[in-house]
Amino acid sequence: MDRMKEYRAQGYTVFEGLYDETTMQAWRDEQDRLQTISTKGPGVRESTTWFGNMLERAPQLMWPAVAHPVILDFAEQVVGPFVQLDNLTLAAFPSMAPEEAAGKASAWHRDRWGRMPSGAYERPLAFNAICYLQDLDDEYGPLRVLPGSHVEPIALAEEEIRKPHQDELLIYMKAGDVVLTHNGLLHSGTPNTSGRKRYFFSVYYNISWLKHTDTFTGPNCQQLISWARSQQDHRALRLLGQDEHLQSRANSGFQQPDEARWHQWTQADQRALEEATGRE
Ligand SMILES: O=C(O)CCC(=O)C(=O)O
Repeated sequence: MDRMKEYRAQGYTVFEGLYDETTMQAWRDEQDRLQTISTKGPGVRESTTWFGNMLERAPQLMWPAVAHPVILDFAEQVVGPFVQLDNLTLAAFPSMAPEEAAGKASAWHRDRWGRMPSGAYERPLAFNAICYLQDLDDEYGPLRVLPGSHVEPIALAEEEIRKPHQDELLIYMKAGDVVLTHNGLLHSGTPNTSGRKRYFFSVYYNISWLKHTDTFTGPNCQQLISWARSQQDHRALRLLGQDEHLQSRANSGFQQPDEARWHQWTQADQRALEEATGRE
C-alpha cells in the first residue's frame, strides 16, 4: 500500500532497516554510559534508565537520528514543512520476572500533544519516530498498536490500560527499523523478560507552531543552530525550534490546498540551502 495511505488509515508506518549495527552499538553504549554515571555524584538517589534532552547531551551521535532525510521527507508530507523536534529520549527498559509480566501490556496511551480523535482523520500535532536497538521478540516484548485508533474515539477504562486489547496488533520490530506513529494512535510496549535491556529511542516531533519539550538553549544545540543558519538550512533550523518562516507560512491565507503550498515552501527551502552552500 502507498505509505501515506497506510499512515492515514492505520495511524503508523514502519521504515525498515534505517540504521546499521555500528550506529546502534554506539547508541546502546551511550545509554549504558549515561545509566552508569546517573548513579554517581551529589543528589543521586537511584539509577535512571531514561534520558531526555539527548540532542544536547550527544549532538554528533544523535543528530543523524533527528534529521534522517527519509523520516523528514515523509513527515513533511504528513504535516507540511513545520517539523520541529519536541524531545529526543534514549532509554532502556530493564528486564523483569516473567511471572510479573505475564498477560500484561506496558500501558496503552496516546502520545503528547494528543487528544481524543473526532472520528475523521486529522493531521497530527505531533508524531513519534521510535527505533528499537534489538530485534523485538516475545521476550523483549513487541510494540502493540490499535490500528485506526488515531481516528476512532476509542476510550479505555483504567483497568484496561495494562492489559492486552482484543483489537491489538503486535509489531515485532527489527533492530534499526523506525516506526512513525500518529500521536492519536493508541499504543503500548510489552514488558521485557529477556534478561537483558530493551533499548530504544524516541525522536518525538511536533509542529513548529507548538512549544517544544527539550531545551535547545545549551551550547551544543546553539552550535547546531549556528551551523544550520550559516547554510540557510531551514529544515534543520525548524527541528531546533527556529522556524524563520513561521509568521508568513502559518498565516498564509489558506486559499489553496495545503499540499500545494507545502510543496512550494519545501522547494523554496531547498533553493535557499543550495544557494547558501553552492550545492545542487
Ligand atoms: O515500549 C514501547 O515499545 C513503546 C514506547 C512508547 O510507547 C512511547 O515511546 O510512547
